[in-house]
Amino acid sequence: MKRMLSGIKPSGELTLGNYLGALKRFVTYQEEYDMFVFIANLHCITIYQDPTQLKSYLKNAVALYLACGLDPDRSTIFLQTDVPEHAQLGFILSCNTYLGELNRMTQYKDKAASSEGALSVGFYTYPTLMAADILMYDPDFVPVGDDQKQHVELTRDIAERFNNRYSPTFNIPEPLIAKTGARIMSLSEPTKKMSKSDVSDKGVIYLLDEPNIIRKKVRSATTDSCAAINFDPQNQPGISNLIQIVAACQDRSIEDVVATYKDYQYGAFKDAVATIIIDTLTPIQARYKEIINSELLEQTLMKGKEKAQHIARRKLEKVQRKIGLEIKKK
Ligand code: ATP
Ligand code: LTN
Repeated sequence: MKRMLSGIKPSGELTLGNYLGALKRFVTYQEEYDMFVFIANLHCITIYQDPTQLKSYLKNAVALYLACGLDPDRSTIFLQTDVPEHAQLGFILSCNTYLGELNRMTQYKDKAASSEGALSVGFYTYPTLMAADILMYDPDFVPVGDDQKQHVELTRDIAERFNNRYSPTFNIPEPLIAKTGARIMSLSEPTKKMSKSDVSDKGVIYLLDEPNIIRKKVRSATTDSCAAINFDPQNQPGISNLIQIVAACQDRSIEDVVATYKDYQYGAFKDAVATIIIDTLTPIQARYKEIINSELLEQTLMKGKEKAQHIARRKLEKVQRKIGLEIKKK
């Protein structure tokens, strides 16, 4: 069975973008793959988080993973800090990465341009920790949104360098980017990705938003004056985003969705989109309420930690031995 691994950084409440671009796909993948999914809580603190709030985001994220259909009997679900080997391998990999490579990372460049020197060193070295998260488990595939593709490509370069410098140690993983749902945009600023850390929540649908809030946000989504339902992200980003949301929620092609709604007025189309989102999220919210205060969360994480750490310990030992860090004879 091929292995797949991905992580989510719950630095806010999870959004429809996280669901359509990541979680929904993980649920399907667990049928076919040995799936590893973890909560990247160390990645969260690369930007300061209020401790009480962070704790609640982490708990909600685990509950939502399960509510969306990830199955702890099938997938390995764990918290990054429950396996401290990640941080240690992260440091080792940072010693096999060049400054020039990190300087080229788009996510870093974008943040550096906008945050006036207040960026942490952890944010800068974030991709090397992500490389450790991945290479630790030798996955064949890493499903991510297109904003993370560059980090997976860097991971491949680091793995190849390490394998050449020492000897074959890491499998070279492939990024896996979905066609629909790969980039859900903000409803209010449809040229920007829908992000959980957006300052304004007008353009963001959270997985736990009440139906009336969802309808309100979709109704006030930014559109255009073309008065036509076309998939044209360049000239009609708002409408194209709504089409993409429907396609991803209902597993349909863009063409199919456009054919269904081509004669709709914008108001009626938005209402239909809101209903589809509500129908998608209602069962998830019901399941979330059942499990948020149950033992299942802790049980899931304990089971995940045990399985992940068993693999991580052996991998880290192997890496340290190859580099010459171990003194004892093996
Ligand atoms: P942040 O605002 O903290 O950057 P984010 O909401 O952009 O967070 P991440 O934690 O970076 O989300 O991403 C988790 C997963 O969800 C990744 O696989 C990512 O590519 C995917 N994802 C995030 N936002 C979207 C989106 N708008 N459309 C599709 N996929 C998304
Ligand atoms: N950087 C990712 C979260 C993340 C991740 C990973 C994804 C951390 N480690 C390993 C895939 C594999 C993000 O911001 N979405």
